[in-house]
Amino acid sequence: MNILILGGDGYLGWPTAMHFSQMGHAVTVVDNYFKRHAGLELDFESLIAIPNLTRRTKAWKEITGKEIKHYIGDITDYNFLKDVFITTQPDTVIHYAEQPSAPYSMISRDKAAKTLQNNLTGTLNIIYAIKETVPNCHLIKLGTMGEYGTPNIDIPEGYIDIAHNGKTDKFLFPRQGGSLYHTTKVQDTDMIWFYVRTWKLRATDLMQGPVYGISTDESAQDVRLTPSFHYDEIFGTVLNRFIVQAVCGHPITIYGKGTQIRGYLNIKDTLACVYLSAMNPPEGGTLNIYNQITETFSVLELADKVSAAAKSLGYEVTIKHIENPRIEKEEHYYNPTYTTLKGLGLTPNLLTNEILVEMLKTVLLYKDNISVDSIFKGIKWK
Ligand code: USQ
Repeated sequence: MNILILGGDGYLGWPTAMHFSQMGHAVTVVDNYFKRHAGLELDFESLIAIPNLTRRTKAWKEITGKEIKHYIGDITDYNFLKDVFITTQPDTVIHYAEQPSAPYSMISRDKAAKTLQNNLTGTLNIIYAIKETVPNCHLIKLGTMGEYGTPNIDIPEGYIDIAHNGKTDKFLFPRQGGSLYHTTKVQDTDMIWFYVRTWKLRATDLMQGPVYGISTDESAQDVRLTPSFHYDEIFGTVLNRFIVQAVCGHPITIYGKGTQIRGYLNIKDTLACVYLSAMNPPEGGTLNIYNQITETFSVLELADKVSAAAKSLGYEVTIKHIENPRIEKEEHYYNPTYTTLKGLGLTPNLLTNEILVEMLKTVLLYKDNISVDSIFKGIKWK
């Protein structure tokens, strides 16, 4: 297949590109280096220095003999994006090219506007590029479990049947994002659903939980292939942050009570889920929505697991509850369904002590790179 990966420099985009390339597909990636620029502005860096795409793709070619093409540019520039579609003629486009941070979207009006502009215009442009150049192309969009919020009812995979005044119909499950970032993902879903109905687009929207992990089968071959790994307050996901905190002796930063529950997955499972989605495209006019998580934990459970794993390596970890900078329910019901991807063949890499120890050992190798100042700055929701 011709695979086009938008956001191919990111934490998930680059490992996804290597994975599809390894599996024998023709891969092209696009990125505007948004996160690299944001890091310069806001003072954070990936724990392990990551070569730019020219160098990463060169290293990939040297190590595997396989080619990943890349373009540096902004998908909100429609002419640029359309040219990429015309040149690459993708069978599948995988859309990671979004501003992915909830805290970033809450820093200021400008950052909120940047998030809206990037995420919504980007998605609209992709939909138009598909319609105008490759109408049969399968759009795989990374959504988020945070679109559903934490409702007091079970969370199905995307849709809900509603009976009202004696009649029934099927709708998108009600969404209520917990940040402006999450809200743009809700809007993306709505927009894709509209064009699926109107233009018979074929699309898969993956409702993903926070991802953890620092290496994949492909990246393990050479340090130059390593994924970007962020542990700062803005771009680090919670478990990756806790691992780095344990290594550098920073107290583990539990927001509020820590009883917030989310669905999590290993970065290796992200690749497997996206791959399975690409191999199982829907018919035109269908929007498949899958919940992309493998297990659920409270923040406290994650802190305890990291603490136990660090202890087994001789590290004492302190756990600190800090006033929650976010507006989110801390005690809530949480019962999402996540069976479809397993039905398609996903064999989850569940969170074991062994995996945590492996992550801790990798981070220990780069301990000197940790910038303690970027761990917590206190970006508040209000
Ligand atoms: N949390 C802490 N301490 C920390 C950081 C986070 O207690 O130091 C808590 C948060 O309050 C939240 C939970 O951990 O309750 C998860 O936080 P997170 O920062 O890992 O996740 P989130 O901001 O929701 O965003 C991340 C990714 C985003 C993705 C989302 C999936 O950045 O791109 O969409 O996970 S989900 O959370 O299911 O919406």
